[in-house]
Amino acid sequence: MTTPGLRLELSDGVGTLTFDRPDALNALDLATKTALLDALAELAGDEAVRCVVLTGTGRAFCVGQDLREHAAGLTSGAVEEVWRTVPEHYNPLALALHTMDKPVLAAVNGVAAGAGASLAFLADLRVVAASASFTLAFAGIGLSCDTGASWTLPRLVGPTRALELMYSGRRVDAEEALAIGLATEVVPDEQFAAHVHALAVRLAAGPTLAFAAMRRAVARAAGGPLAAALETEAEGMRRTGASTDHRAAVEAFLAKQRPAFTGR
Ligand code: T3D
Repeated sequence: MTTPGLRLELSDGVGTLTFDRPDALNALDLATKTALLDALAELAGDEAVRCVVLTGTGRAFCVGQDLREHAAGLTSGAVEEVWRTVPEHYNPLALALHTMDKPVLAAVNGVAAGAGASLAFLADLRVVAASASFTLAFAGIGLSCDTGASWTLPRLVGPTRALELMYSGRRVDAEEALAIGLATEVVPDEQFAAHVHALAVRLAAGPTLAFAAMRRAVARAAGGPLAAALETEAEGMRRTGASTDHRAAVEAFLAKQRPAFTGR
């Protein structure tokens, strides 16, 4: 399956999903989110696929919601429709990755921002290219957080660091990502593709049922359910999405200006 925003390739027991909108830094528009949901369902149901890899084309992994599409929706007045994307796309995407009964590997080839970073956090392992980086980005446009980041990030880096990263939206480079537990390993750019392929093939040749049971056991032992966290996130996104700060900040981003937040 290949759609304009997403490529799906199958080989050696590995299903590789590649975000493929490099001109928009692989931002998630409606078509890409829908294609990703369909592809994850297909991979989950395919017994021949025993490892799932998420990666991106060009200099980005994925920079989250397509803010051009988002801004167009807000200015057209279809606000309810814009915010339906959290329950209709982002939450199901998080759950699809989280409940996948096979290892999920994020091959973070470049910048991962907003919901793009959240998707990477849902993977079991994050192999990060030396030139790649993460940014939580949500606060920059006056939004809360989504796609499970409130659940995954504190588990990866602890609650204090999670909030620091969310509040600041600052860039975390690969070296720091490794030091704080966001990256499982950092690989030089020129060795990245071969390294990811070898690791994915190794995982796909492993005891898939045992890996699935480990995923579930670790998630369960780590605390409250993801589904409850997703509901809380969706509520936070609804509230912050209705704010003046959010609208003004999206406009400012697209106009390449600094947002001036008013707290409303
Ligand atoms: O209802 C809902 O939709 C809510 C759901 C929200 C989920 C979310 O994911 S919210 C978070 C959305 N993402 C962001 O806020 C990230 C915004 N992007 C950035 O902060 C920066 O672009 C990066 C840190 C990711 C990279 O910075 P840099 O300096 O390397 O690149 P740049 O110059 O900022 O961007 C390059 C181009 O990509 C630029 O377009 P241009 O000027 O070349 O035509 C920029 O506008 C575009 N771009 C970057 N991010 C997005 C984007 N276009 C659309 N959507 C984006 N998210």
